[in-house]
Amino acid sequence: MKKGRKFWGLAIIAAILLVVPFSAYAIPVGPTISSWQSGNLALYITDRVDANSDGNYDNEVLLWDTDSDGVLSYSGTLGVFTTNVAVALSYPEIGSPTQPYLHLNSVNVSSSTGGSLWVYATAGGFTRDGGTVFSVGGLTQGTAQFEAWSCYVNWPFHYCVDLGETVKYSGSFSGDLYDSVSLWNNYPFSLTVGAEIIHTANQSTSFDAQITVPEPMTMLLLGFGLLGIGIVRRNS
Ligand SMILES: [Ca+2]
Ligand SMILES: [Ca+2]
Repeated sequence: MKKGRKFWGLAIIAAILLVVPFSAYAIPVGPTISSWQSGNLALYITDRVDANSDGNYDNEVLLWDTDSDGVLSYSGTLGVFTTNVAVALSYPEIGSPTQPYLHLNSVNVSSSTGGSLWVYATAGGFTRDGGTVFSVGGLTQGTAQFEAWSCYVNWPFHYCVDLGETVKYSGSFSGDLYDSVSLWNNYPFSLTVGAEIIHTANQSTSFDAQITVPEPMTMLLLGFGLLGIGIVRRNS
């Protein structure tokens, strides 16, 4: 009997060790919504706590850009995350359907309990495809996993094509992730960016995340510039 208990104890520990590293950084999935309820921009924040097990998250915020000005903001408490201030930006405030741009800025502070929080922004109606640039910067006392994706059926928060992911640990961070994505000329398309923030105590995370699709000419000029430098160097 005692041997059996020991075996199961070790088996459970082994199972936890095997499962935890993967489940902690599994690709987060946003809400499943197949149409724009209002505007072309939305913001979603939740701690995914369902204390009464009714299948609905107890602390969940889903905002739509009802005035279609390309600006959304939220400030409030969500469970153990006592301070949450988030701003999502897209066109017409910044960018346009042919100048795709999505920006998510967020500050999140947890109480001593800690926990995890999803913060997502999505924007749609973009009509110019190309190489995307996904950038993140900020500070965290916990862990923050960032994800960006696009979708050629133009659904909000919908994953079709991965534009990159990165995990940031305690400290400051910055960087760009580049991805040359072809959406097969299926217009319009949507962009989604988000983070899963994991805190283990009274901690704070603040970040900026951005997805852009620079003009092909910008890339081309950069290419010619480098070519020019090469020619000059060769001739001198
Ligand atoms: Ca619930
Ligand atoms: Ca607005």
